[in-house]
Amino acid sequence: LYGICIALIFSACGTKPVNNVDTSNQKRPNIIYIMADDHATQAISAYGHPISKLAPTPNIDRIATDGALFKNNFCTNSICGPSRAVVLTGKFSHVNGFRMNGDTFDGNQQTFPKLLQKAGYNTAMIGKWHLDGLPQGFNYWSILTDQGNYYNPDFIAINKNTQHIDTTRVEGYATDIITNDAIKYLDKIKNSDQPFMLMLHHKAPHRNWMPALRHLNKYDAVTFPLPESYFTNHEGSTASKLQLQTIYKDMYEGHDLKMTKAKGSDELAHNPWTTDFDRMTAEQRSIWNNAYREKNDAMHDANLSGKALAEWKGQRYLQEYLATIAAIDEGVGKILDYLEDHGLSENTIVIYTTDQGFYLGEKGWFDKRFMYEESLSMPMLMKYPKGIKKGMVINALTQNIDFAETFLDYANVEIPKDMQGKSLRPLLEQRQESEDFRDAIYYHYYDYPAFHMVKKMYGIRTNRYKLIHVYDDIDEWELYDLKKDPNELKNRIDDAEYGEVKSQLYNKLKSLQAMYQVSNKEFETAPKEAIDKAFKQFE
Ligand code: SGN
Ligand code: CA
Repeated sequence: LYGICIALIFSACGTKPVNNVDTSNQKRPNIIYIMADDHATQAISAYGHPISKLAPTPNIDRIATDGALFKNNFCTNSICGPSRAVVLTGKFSHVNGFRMNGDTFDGNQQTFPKLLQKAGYNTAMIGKWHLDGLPQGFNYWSILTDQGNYYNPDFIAINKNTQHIDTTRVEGYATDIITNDAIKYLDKIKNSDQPFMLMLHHKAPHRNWMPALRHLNKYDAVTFPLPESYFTNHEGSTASKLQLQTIYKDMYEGHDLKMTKAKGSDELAHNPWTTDFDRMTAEQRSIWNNAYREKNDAMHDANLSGKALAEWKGQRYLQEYLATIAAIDEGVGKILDYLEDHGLSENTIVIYTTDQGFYLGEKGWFDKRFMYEESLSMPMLMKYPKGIKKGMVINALTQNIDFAETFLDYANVEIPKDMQGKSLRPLLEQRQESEDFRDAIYYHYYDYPAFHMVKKMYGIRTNRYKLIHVYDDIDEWELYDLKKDPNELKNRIDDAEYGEVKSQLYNKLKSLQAMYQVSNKEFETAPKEAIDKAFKQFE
């Protein structure tokens, strides 16, 4: 009876068997790391945002239902290449050396795929890489050139016959091609004794948001809620006033919004980079044009201007962006089904995340870069039936800096001392409370002057507050009370009521900078002429 009681207690609390998993006598877990590009938390229905309720992601949500949903996961630098470099190295941008797109990633440095490979994992990388140089530490890789294209994209890979590195155009839709290549890899590795680690990196839903042909009209009949702050005038933030990423001012009508020049014409309005559309086959283009003609003609008939046009642009943007996500969700479904159908599900960790968050009209914006919630947040869902209880919600302040250590931890590989994050495993095994995991996260964005002209900034975010220092050609501090002002529209930096909070946050910021070894060299400013030139170029 005593034994039965103990067994019941253990199975009722549900945590013990998980905590006691002994990986020494069994195959180490496989890892599938799925990372989209620019997929906003607001567009994943597991997070419950009103927009996502109208464009649900049932397959991505399965990961959270079967595992854990991270509610407070953030990037350290909200831009593509830098986020990828942080994930690979487990180190901040100032330590891994890749601060902004266009920098050169030192591929010879330590990365978690290399460490897993050395420890006996078979490793693969498929899709968007976007780090200067070729992948290292992978048994198989096939990467998109640069940003990649939605239709008939070019892939760089090692030619099996010649062993040369070749670039090949693959006909089809990028999201589907990447998913199918991943399935092909799984098919090859599924019966091997070796555990595997697959990085599956989508190009979607990056600008210019081109949906799959089967989804071109998916949300035509849906009216999405535009955020309350869509027409804000950015009081209290000079950097917000001076950015160039406002939907109704900076989007290209043809390239981004797929608007045509005139009623009855299929010719795109402003479309500075013709290659995205020119590379489509005649058949693809004709399906595309047929799908857009009626809605574009209706738009010309409506003859909108001013606020109504700005709102129409917001709607069209959301329809395009969310329709582009539909193929990702289907692809995630295919991967999860494959694991289930082949008995791989139990022992495979599956992660869904993206390189950074994105604006879906909040503050009037698209793109990312700022330290406000929408672009600082990174969705993160993770399942591992053997080791993570179903339906967990993690509220701890976590970051992409933690991913490398988490994977090494689950793979029973020693975590190098120079990595700067923390394994998330204790949280997932309920060995650590969310509250004592981390009390503040550190952020630093450097890419100025550049596309969208978002100024350099660094800062910290705690559970309740955010302190940001915007620098370079301005020197401005911003302080937000996320509890009272979740949309971050009221800068409290000069508010006497927040004097004490301000000095606590400042001290915390300094201590994080010391802990992460941020030197003064990190705050260099750009020459004035370069900034003036960039404003002219991007305006
Ligand atoms: C492109 C986009 C920008 C985007 C950057 C960086 N323009 O230049 O809007 O901010 O990439 O994105 S586009 O019309 O050419 O797509 S990132 O995800 O690679 O960092
Ligand atoms: Ca990105």
